[in-house]
Order: sequence, then structure tokens, then C-alpha cells
Amino acid sequence: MLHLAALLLQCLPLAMGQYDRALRSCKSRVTTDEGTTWEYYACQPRSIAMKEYMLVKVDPPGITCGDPPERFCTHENPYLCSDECDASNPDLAHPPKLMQDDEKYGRPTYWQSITWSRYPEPLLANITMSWNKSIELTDNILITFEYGRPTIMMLEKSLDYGRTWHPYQYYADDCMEAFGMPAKNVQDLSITTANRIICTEQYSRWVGSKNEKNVSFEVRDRFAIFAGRDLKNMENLYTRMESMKGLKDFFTVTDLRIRLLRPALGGTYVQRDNLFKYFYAISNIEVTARCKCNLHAKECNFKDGGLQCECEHNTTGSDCGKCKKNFRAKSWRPGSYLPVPNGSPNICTAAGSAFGNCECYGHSNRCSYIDFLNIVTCVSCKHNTRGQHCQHCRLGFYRNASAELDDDNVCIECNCNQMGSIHDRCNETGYCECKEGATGMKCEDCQAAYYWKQGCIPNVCDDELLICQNGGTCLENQKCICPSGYKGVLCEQRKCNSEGKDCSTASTAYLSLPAGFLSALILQLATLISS
Ligand SMILES: *[C@@H]1O[C@H](CO)[C@@H](O)[C@H](O)[C@H]1NC(C)=O
Ligand SMILES: *[C@@H]1O[C@H](CO)[C@@H](O)[C@H](O)[C@H]1NC(C)=O
Ligand SMILES: *[C@@H]1O[C@H](CO)[C@@H](O)[C@H](O)[C@H]1NC(C)=O
Ligand SMILES: *[C@@H]1O[C@H](CO)[C@@H](O)[C@H](O)[C@H]1NC(C)=O
Ligand SMILES: *[C@@H]1O[C@H](CO)[C@@H](O)[C@H](O)[C@H]1NC(C)=O
Ligand SMILES: *[C@@H]1O[C@H](CO)[C@@H](O)[C@H](O)[C@H]1NC(C)=O
Ligand SMILES: [Ca+2]
Repeated sequence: MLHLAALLLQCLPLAMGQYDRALRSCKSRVTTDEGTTWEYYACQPRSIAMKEYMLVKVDPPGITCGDPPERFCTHENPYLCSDECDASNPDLAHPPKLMQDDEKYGRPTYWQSITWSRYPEPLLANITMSWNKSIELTDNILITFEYGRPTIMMLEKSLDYGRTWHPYQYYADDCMEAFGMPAKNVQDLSITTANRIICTEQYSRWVGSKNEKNVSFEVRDRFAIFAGRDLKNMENLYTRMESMKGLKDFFTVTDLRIRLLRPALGGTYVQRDNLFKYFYAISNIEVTARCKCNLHAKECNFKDGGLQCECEHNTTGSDCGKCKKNFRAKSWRPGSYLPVPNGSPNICTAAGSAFGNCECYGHSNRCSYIDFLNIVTCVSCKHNTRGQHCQHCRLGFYRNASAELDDDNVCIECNCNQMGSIHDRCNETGYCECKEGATGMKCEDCQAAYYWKQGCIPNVCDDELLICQNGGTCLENQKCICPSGYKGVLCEQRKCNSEGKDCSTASTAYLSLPAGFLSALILQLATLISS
């Protein structure tokens, strides 16, 4: 079996098919003296034309031509502006879906933008392609432009379903001028720079709109850096994918975005008197890739509106990215391309089959038997877990109630405010235990009548109960600034001067009554006297 696969690899035509035909089975039945059992291998789905499954969005709104109807002309025929784009007429409309249709017969169908009538304001458009699934590119991305390729554009990618975007490749007729980057070709790259983001001038110079229509993102040429010109030595590529950090991810995307930044100019500067010949038109976007299934599936099917791996090896998830329930004796691992040619399946094993009956929820790879307790326990629980089955959170962490017990992020740090809390532990809902005067989930706030100064300190004065008397003003709840002639914490005492013989009696009276009460009393007296 092993030898046959290796033999097949060497004899197949040396095209994409070779890369594709590797690792096509996840298991096979083997017969030994003891009977029949299964043997498991790393496996991956075949690569397919992904344009069929992509969701295309064009931005900004209103960038598609035809609403209102518009005339345009071509660089080849710049003074014959008889072509028309009209969104309401199916024969003259150029909606985005024409970038991904099948063109078996006749003339190309294409999406087209409005013309550059707002020159010199730049004519910008984004074309975003989404799969809602991680996919791994296996061949060049080809974008086919009718009426000339853009002078400046770039390709971006996302690995997280469109939340964050990263440049993938820059394209310009003058890379230095457009992006401040030196021009490079993928052929200039080496083993250590194979996943470098470059700017290329190869697809942006004017060569006539009929001669060269494609703009490419060169996946094959990058593979060839490892596998040789004719992609004969794919094993070397696989080996590198396992060992070179970021190489596998470089070819993985969930979304792609073409940013069109300046249309074809026909080999000359912009002619302001005829702006009808500047626009974008794309007839096809070819993305060849396979579903990313972490080498745990050989099929990937369109289901419930999206592509989904048919996970084997007792894995699950849209990318087979975790172990099935009850198969979490060890942490999940992706399959490996190594050793060639069959790789390693790294299957998920049933709890109980590895060592006694010890489930560790994927937070530990090791169990150990404790003699005097007569139990088997998980060793070195990871992800801030603890306990016999790594089923509890370490002190200073609390359980995320909406996460499964085997989630890597099941334990969330308490993050108690050091000044405001008694210790760094929290209860099951993440609340910390607060020192006197502190409040809030993390004890980061103060209760009323306290102020924050490396913890919560009781107010000396404020606007409610501890009001500064006799016209004093409260400074940051920390002290009353008294007018001259008064003193005391709340300025409640008259300063004694040489003739003030009442002042000692007055101050005793003041002191024996609460300040608030006293001010209310004075106020009442004053109203009595004045009425
Ligand atoms: C295109 O997308 C980029 C982010 O990837 C964004 O900054 C830019 O504003 C978008 N342009 C248009 C015309 O929507
Ligand atoms: C994306 O795929 C996931 C499952 O893989 C599904 O739950 C979700 O609804 C999909 N989202 C969209 C927008 O289709
Ligand atoms: C351009 O790309 C298309 C696929 O979209 C392909 O059929 C065609 O042969 C390519 N043309 C050139 C010149 O590479
Ligand atoms: C997965 O689990 C099932 C039992 O549910 C078992 O029959 C099968 O052999 C397991 N597969 C692998 C690859 O371990
Ligand atoms: C808890 O887990 C859920 C599900 O995995 C996740 O969506 C959520 O962000 C987590 N909450 C926190 C606070 O990390
Ligand atoms: C955690 O503490 C907060 C605040 O004291 C309380 O409201 C909550 O009920 C507590 N949760 C549990 C599970 O004890
Ligand atoms: Ca088309």
C-alpha cells in the first residue's frame, strides 16, 4: 500500500494533479495474523474551483456601472463611444455575478465599474470574496480583465472571516511610485523568502487590452521554489510546510479582496477630455484551492450554505479543528505531512483507551497513577486548568460558562484590581472580593463617600454629607480649604483670636453636633429671624 502510493506519486503527470493526488485516503483496512484492523493516514480533500462557492461583494455601493445608464469606450477605439452599460437591460448590464459565472459559450461576460468621470478623484473599488471556510490555495489566482489591466491594484487576504486584513501582493506599473516598494518577481524569491509580500510590475504595464488579460497571484511559482520548476519534488514542499513557520498559513485564506486603485490608462497619461475609456472590467476570478481540514478529511462538501470538511479520525468542526466528544484523551493535533508519503494522522483517541479512564478534556497529554490514592490523574494541565481531569480553573481564573470544558480558553483570568481587591481570586461569574470601600466586578471603582487613591479611601469632605462649613471648599474629597478665620476638618471652628473669649465654648458646641445638623439649624434660625 505504502509503496504503491509512493510509486503512483512518481508516475503521475507532473501537473497540479500530482500535488492533488497525494494523501487522498484517511484509512485502509489491513489484514494481519490477528485479523482485520484499520490503518489511518493523513488525508486531504482534492482541490477544486473555488469561484463556485465564493460570496462576492463589490464596494463602494454604486461603483457598478449602469445605474444610471452610461456610455463608455475602449482604449483601442477611444473616439467611438457607442458602448452602453444599463443595469436595467439584461443584455447591457454588468453585475458582479458575471465574475464567477461559467463561460462556456461565446463572448466573455464581465462585471464593469462606472467610468472615471470624477477624475482626478481616484476611481477606487473593492471586490471581496468570502468562503466562510478556511481554504488552502493550490494553484495560481487568476483575475481576468477585459479592456486592460489596472495600473495600480493590490490583493489582500483575511484568515479570520474578514475581521482583519493583510496585504497579499501589490501590483503597479511603477512599484516605487505607487507603494514605495522595489519591484520584484516571484521568481526572485528564495526558500527563506518564499512567503514574502512583494510588489510586482509584471501585470500592470500597458501591453494592449487583448494581449494579456490576466493578473496572477503566483502560487505555483512559490511551490516551485521548494518542489522544483516542474513541481516534481512535492515532498520537499510538504516537509517545509511542516517545519517553516507561517508557510502553510501563507497559502491559507478565508477571504480575499482585490483593491482596484487606478484603471488601465492605455499606456499614456490620463486624457481629461475623454474619461469614458477609464474603468474596470473583470470577466473571471479563478481561485483553485482545497478546504483546510487539518489533514483529517478527504471530502469537503457544500452543506447548509457553506463548504464543510467531512471530518474523520474522530475529529469535528468546520476545519476538523478539534476532537469529537469522548475522544479527548489527548490534545487535538493537526495531521502531519510527515513522514512522506502517507503522513501521520494524529487521530483523536477515546477517553479511557489511553490510560485507565482518565479524561483530561484536551488540556493534558499525560496521565499518571497515584498509588496511595489509587486514582489516575492528568499531569501538567494546560490552559490554566487544574484538577484530576483538568476540569477546574486554576486560582485566579474562572470558568467561561458558555465555553465547553475542552475549549482552550475555558478559563478566564480574574484580573482583580490589585489595590481594590482582597486577593486575586474571583467567584464563578468573575467577581472579585473587594476591600472596604471598593466596588465593581474587578473592584476597580469606589463606593459613594470613598475616593480612589491606590485603593478606596473614605472621603474627608464631599457635596452630600461631609460638606465644608463656613464657605470652605472641598478639594478632591481630601480636605476642606477654609476661609481665613475658620479651621477644623470641615472648617467648623472659628479660629481663636486675642479678644475671642467665646471661641472655646463655640468650638465645643460645634464639635458635639454633627456638621450637617448644625448647618440646617443655622439655616432655620436665619429664616426665623428674617420673617
Ligand atoms: C477597501 O477595503 C479597505 C480595507 O481592506 C478599506 O480601507 C477601503 O476603504 C475600502 N475601499 C472602498 C472603496 O471601499
Ligand atoms: C459560516 O459557517 C458556520 C459553520 O461552519 C455557520 O454556523 C455560519 O452560519 C456560517 N455563516 C454564514 C454567514 O454563512
Ligand atoms: C487567463 O486565465 C484564464 C482562467 O481564468 C485562463 O483560461 C487563460 O488561459 C489565462 N490566460 C493566460 C494568457 O494565461
Ligand atoms: C472513531 O470512533 C468510532 C466509534 O465512535 C470508531 O469506530 C472509529 O474506529 C474511530 N475512528 C478512528 C479513526 O479512530
Ligand atoms: C466564552 O466562551 C465563548 C464561547 O467559546 C466565547 O464566545 C466568549 O467570548 C468567551 N467569553 C470570554 C469572556 O472570553
Ligand atoms: C459572584 O459575586 C457577585 C457579586 O458579589 C454576585 O452577584 C454573584 O451572584 C456571585 N456569583 C456566584 C456564582 O456566586
Ligand atoms: Ca464571466
